[in-house]
Amino acid sequence: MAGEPQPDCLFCRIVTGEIPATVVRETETTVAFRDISPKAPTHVLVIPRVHYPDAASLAAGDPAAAADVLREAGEVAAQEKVDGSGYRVVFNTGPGAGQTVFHAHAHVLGGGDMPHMV
Ligand code: IU
Repeated sequence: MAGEPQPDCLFCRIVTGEIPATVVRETETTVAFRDISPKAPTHVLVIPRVHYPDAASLAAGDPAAAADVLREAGEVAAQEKVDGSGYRVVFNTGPGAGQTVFHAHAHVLGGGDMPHMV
């Protein structure tokens, strides 16, 4: 069922603690942890505890959790001290856009050169 934990989902297993991650912040509804393969000096993933395959389905199915993810992205940026210099929040959606883990997640990227992409 939408929102339910998926036993074969890597990020659901990070939520339960079955798979270790370097957690930087937690709330009742979200977990934020360092990306295992950082693409910027600061690269943190913010995920909802509930399982939805991507950001759009999360926003449609659980708008409050989607808002929590966005708010936490800002909190992570402040905690990591990249909010002053600027940071980027990215939701890859679909394999063609590079999504490889199908549990909604925000990439919070900052701390280095941020070439203008769009
Ligand atoms: P994507 O938007 O689905 O491509 O992002 C998935 C991210 O999850 C990617 O940046 C990976 O480096 C990251 N990741 C991780 O942090 N820990 C893991 O065990 C695995 C992937 I597998």
